[in-house]
Amino acid sequence: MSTGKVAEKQLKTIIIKEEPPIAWIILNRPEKLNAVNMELLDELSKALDEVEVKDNIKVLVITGKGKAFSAGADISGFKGMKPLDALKFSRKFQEVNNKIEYYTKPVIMALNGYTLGGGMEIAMSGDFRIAAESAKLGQPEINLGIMPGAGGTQRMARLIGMSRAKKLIYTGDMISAKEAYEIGLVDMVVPDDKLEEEVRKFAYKLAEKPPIALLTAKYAIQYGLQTDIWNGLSIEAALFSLLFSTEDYVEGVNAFLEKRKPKFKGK
Ligand code: CO8
Repeated sequence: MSTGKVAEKQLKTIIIKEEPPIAWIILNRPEKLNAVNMELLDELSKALDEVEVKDNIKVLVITGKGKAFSAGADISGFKGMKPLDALKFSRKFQEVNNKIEYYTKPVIMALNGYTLGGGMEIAMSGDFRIAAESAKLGQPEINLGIMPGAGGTQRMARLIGMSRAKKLIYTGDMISAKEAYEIGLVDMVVPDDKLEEEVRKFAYKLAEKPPIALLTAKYAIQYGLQTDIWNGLSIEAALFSLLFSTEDYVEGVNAFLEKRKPKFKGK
């Protein structure tokens, strides 16, 4: 399905690789286990904006270079940090994660290694998490005398339930990819040397689906979960009916009736 055209752009802390119909954002501070500093947050935020407007990119994958997805916020920046600076950092980090959560394309997190603290918080903002067998996950902030501050207390409890989230956040323990799978923190565990292949396979599968219907399904689920079922059902009905104004719905129904594979255009 790939067009074969790959464009790679290296910034200071990330790499953007466009390989239509998918794009990769690779966190790239491997010598610091891709620890997240302000520069990385800025570059990640801009890269997200840049990829978002590209119609030929249907799915975004975020991963890390080296032995970590990300070992969290850059702890070296915490020394001497004042509460107001921490608030600003937390809000900025939350904004980037919110941007990922409400991204208009599906976002797959390819967890290639340590996925800790702020790294775990980035990972939980995506639609899916596919972990390499050797990945280690957790929220170790408690061991630094702090707590998750980039959405972790909220997203983890919603994703895996309150007591499981409390257990990970209170103990700071790292868990294996297999344990993470068992509690629903990751969606798939694959052998380390198959991570890229499996992620690409899943991304291509999503890339063939009608993009607007994927987006409305995502928003119905996410906005719906934040409200009561009656409002959630109204959101669903409104978004469902909107799809009947798309060319892709005409194509999907015609293809079924003509017994052929649909070709969706995102229109
Ligand atoms: N920040 C800065 N540097 C880091 C980080 C980090 N989070 N993690 C690793 N590094 C650095 C190490 O200091 C080391 O650098 P150097 O070679 O210059 O000494 C290099 O990366 C390699 O790391 P290690 O030598 O420690 O590698 P190991 O394989 O021995 O250990 C671990 C790997 C277990 C992952 C270990 O590095 C570790 O425990 N890292 C810290 C994990 C952690 O505590 N993460 C949570 C950070 S706090 C956070 O994420 C808060 C998020 C909310 C922020 C929003 C509001 C402020």
